[in-house]
Amino acid sequence: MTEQKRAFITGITGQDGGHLTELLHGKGYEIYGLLRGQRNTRREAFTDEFPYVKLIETDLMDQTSLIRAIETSRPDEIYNLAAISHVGYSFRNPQLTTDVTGKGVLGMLEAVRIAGMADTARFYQASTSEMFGGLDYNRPGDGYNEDSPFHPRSPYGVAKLFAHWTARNYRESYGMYVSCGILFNHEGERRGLEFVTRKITNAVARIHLGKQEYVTLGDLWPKRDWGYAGDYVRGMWLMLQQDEPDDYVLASGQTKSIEDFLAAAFAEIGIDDWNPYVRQDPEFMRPVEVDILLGDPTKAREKLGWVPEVDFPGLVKLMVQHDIALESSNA
Ligand code: NAP
Ligand code: G4F
Repeated sequence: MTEQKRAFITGITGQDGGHLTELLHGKGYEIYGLLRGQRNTRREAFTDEFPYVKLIETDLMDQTSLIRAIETSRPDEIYNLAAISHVGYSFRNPQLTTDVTGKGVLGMLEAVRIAGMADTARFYQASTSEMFGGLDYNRPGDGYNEDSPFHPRSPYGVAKLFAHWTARNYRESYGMYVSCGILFNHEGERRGLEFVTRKITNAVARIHLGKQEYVTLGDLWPKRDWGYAGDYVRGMWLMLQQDEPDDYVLASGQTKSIEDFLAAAFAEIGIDDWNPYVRQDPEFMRPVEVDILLGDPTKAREKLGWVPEVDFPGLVKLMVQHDIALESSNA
């Protein structure tokens, strides 16, 4: 009989944490997750959905309790998903973002070493396409790959780049099994309402049901390489099943503007001209934009056998239909 594997997930209450928990539970893992904050209602809401997860109360900013969390869970695999992940928020709170999204990763890696797990635990770091920055000069025609130069354009991107290089440094310095997934935007029914895709699909659902008249957004011209989060967490897991640690880009290989997303989402409710339903407000614009992101997932396809199953139309449909059902059941 093979022994049950143990995973420790930080950021388990976020979008990817939910998808990853489902995936690992389906594979028979014993799952530990980091829960922060002191409110019982958060614990109850999480436990309702994932009763089988063992929650450990701590915070990426609390070094001693992170060490204790690793000692308690003794994980075979650590998925470090916790971060302040909203780019707009990071401009308003740059120091906090640097501490959590950047230095927090250093704290996790040190906790693994101090807990004596550096030789056994495999570590996944959630790196991001935001590290590339989307400028003309470093943009290869067929998309960013693992060797493309970085030029982050936000406090979030800069913090993630620190985290990315710290993770690589621990791999090189201490021989730790640390893999970084450089993931392009991935969305779905678990996406927070503060991100543009979910903000749009939720508004489209509410407009369809007569609960809302319009949606207020920022810039509509930036382009993103959007995929489905369920596909991307499968890629994270695959990365930690390889003989050697490495870094991989996960992306769809297609790029679409926010206008494209709006058109596809409104088409789901039979509206061809979305303009009357969209307003713009500088509040949702950033001091500087990442104009265009396009990823090249060739390495992940060839080495991991990773192929996404949900395409752009499928993603938009899934999100709009989910939000129509959700908003229909909420009074
Ligand atoms: P998300 O939904 O925003 O979830 C972020 C998670 O981090 C939440 O569980 C949050 O906990 C936790 N967290 C925030 N501050 C923390 C702290 N001080 N201590 C402990 N936990 C803390 O993000 P996601 O979309 O699932 O993304 C997962 C990871 O992948 C993030 O690192 C993100 O930056 C990265 N990433 C995401 C994408 C994407 O398109 N989704 C692409 C590339 C990389 P609370 O619930 O308590 O706030
Ligand atoms: O949905 P977004 O906030 O995602 P963004 O900035 O691309 O970041 C996401 O993907 C990254 C991977 O590339 C992750 F690392 C990161 O954690 C996060 O998950 O914004 C997408 C685009 C931007 O150009 C933004 O300026 O949509 C534009 N936008 C226009 N109106 C808006 C809005 N973004 C948000 N959040 N809200 C708006 O009203």
